[in-house]
Amino acid sequence: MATDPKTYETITGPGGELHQQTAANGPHLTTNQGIVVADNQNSLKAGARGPTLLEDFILREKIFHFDHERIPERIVHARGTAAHGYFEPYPAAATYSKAGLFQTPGEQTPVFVRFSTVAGGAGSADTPRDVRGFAVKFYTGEGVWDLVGNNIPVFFIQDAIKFPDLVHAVKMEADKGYPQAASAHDTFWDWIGLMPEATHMVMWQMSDRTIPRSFVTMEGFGIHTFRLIDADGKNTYVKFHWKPKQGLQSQIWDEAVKTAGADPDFQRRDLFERLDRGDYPEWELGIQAFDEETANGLDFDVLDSTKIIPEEIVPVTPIGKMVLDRYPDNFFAETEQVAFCPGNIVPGIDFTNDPLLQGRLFSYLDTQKSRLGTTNFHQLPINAPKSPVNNFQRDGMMQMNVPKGRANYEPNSLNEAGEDAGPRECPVKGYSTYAAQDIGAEQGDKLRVRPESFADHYSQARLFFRSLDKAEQAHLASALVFELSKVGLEHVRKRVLSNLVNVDPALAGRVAEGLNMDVPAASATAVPVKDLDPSPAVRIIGGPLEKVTLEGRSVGILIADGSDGELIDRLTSEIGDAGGKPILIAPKVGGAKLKDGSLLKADAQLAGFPSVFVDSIALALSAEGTAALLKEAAAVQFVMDAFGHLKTIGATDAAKPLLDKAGVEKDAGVTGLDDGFLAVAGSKRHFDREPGVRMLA
Ligand code: HDE
Repeated sequence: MATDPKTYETITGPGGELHQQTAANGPHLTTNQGIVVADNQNSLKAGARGPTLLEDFILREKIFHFDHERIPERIVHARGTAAHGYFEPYPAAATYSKAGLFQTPGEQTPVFVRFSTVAGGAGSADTPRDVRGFAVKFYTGEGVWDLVGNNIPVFFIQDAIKFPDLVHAVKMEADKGYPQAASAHDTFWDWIGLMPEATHMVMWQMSDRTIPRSFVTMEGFGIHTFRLIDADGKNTYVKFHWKPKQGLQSQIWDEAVKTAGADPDFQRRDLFERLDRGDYPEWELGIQAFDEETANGLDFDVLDSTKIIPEEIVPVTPIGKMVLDRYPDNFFAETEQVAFCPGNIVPGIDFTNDPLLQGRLFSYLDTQKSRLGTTNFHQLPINAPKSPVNNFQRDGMMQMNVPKGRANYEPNSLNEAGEDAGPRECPVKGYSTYAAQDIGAEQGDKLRVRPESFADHYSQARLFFRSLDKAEQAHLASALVFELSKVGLEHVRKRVLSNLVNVDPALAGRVAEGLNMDVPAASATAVPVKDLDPSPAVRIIGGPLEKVTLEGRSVGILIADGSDGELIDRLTSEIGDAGGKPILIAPKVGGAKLKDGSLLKADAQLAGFPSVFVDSIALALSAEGTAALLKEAAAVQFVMDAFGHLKTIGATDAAKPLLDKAGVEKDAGVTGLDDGFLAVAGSKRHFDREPGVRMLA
């Protein structure tokens, strides 16, 4: 054990043994009352084999605290992981907003970002088909700003009042307690079929966006229309976008399913490993900025969160970048206790009347009290602003502050008696709400209604589907077939199909065919469905954020006895030079005996490291190694899956029998291990291989 003399102290135990103790908070183990513990292994007993004594305050305190270690998990987005980093504005940012964090190009504002799945519990797997949360806490000089978004730019519902029903429907069924982390069941699709406004989001949800390869290969979206207010009080409407420098990348559905079994922590591990090796993920913050006139000219209402503004109509202007460079020190204290609230906003940013956003402004503050147990949750280190907090709010459970004096009300004149009078409001620096006299201005009768401008539920769903690449369309149709095949209620399947006819009759036909059902008549629509111009920006395959690179991507190099050390060395260094991550996989983790007789240690054992963990594979095998691996199902599956998941496969000539046994057919993504391999390995997946390996709808 490496010891730092400053933080460790060596003491002699009662039996003469040596103990090394950490000195982060002093060298000795203590109770919560600071009493040094002499023995942390044995409880206090009346006689060596006698009863344990109630008197043992050390035992009681330890077990008492342990019994209460868990807090309620989040109602949604329970499973997540997080990282620290910073945000830096570009010069453009200040032209739109007076917010302090946007004023000085290059000046860093610390951030904490939590990525999550939505439906599954805290202990569920990382890779279900699910929307991902993308929540960013900015610790600005003017207070905390939370941009609590998702990896999809639209939402299921237009009004917050429907949220509890949506969540009940998607979570595990109330009587059965399953399925966990899956929308493929009766109650979700029952609700969706009855909720046409959800159709657009369902298209995104069934697309490859909900099976991201990594948290760092996702886009993020603020979804709602917000406002930026400049120094002159001018309002600009904005939609926030996070564009990943790593590009967009998704898994194949079969791969995601297998990943969940092989490593339920796949995405959180991926994030930690990237940060560990200094491969810091980066996103550009962009805005779609528009004025009221543009808003009024669109085919839909910008206050409706089930709609995008196509980037082809209002382009995204980059206003800054965010880098994640440090993982949390403690999962519970930081990732679990972080409390995001869309209501946390700073001067220069403001809300709109989007009825979904308005409901969220209440929900998050409220839920933190139930989750963290006290209104003082903002005092936890991960939630505390890095700017001063100064007010007359007092007391409450777990109060950490010790305010001095008796000024706990305002106004007061205690200063006139020479006492500390406490803080006062500041109209100049203070947050002032934008006096909205524009879209959605506060006016009119009290009504429980939805505006007419929210009525078109299908045109953008059609736009999305028709904008996708062919392979993505096939994935989407197949995802619908998969999910609806898990729905036992036939009338529910039928209703969803009749909604799909409105999206695209051909899509409905493909899904019906996949279910072996007839295509029903289209469901009634409130307004006629329009053919809007396609938006190529929504694509992953062939879209603006698809990246052909080895940077940040991994290559699994399979080695076995007899492998050529020189070849392995060359591959490893070339992959590293290209910014990729080589991973040596062998039947035994202790290593393989190479051609020259030396032993090369592996990074992973083949049986525990299926090819779903990497982006491409290299079979650096000798004839001897290949012969042995032909009898190892994990090796055959390794290759078969890489092929089925459309990955590049590089192989020595000697590995050919393994390729044959795995059913690999030669195509542009199957190469030798010469110089060409890296170029192909860094390319995108080989989607043209797909029709030959699986039947898609
Ligand atoms: Fe959330 N949402 N949400 N949501 N949401 C929560 O807050 C809620 C919505 C999102 O990593 C909860 O702290 C309502 C849209 C993320 O800690 C809860 C409505 C978007 C996270 C809640 C929505 C989101 C949450 C559960 C409809 C994308 C995880 C625990 C009006 C823009 C944050 C918690 C984290 C979490 C309520 C809709 C994103 C219950 C009522 C739209 C990323 O407060």
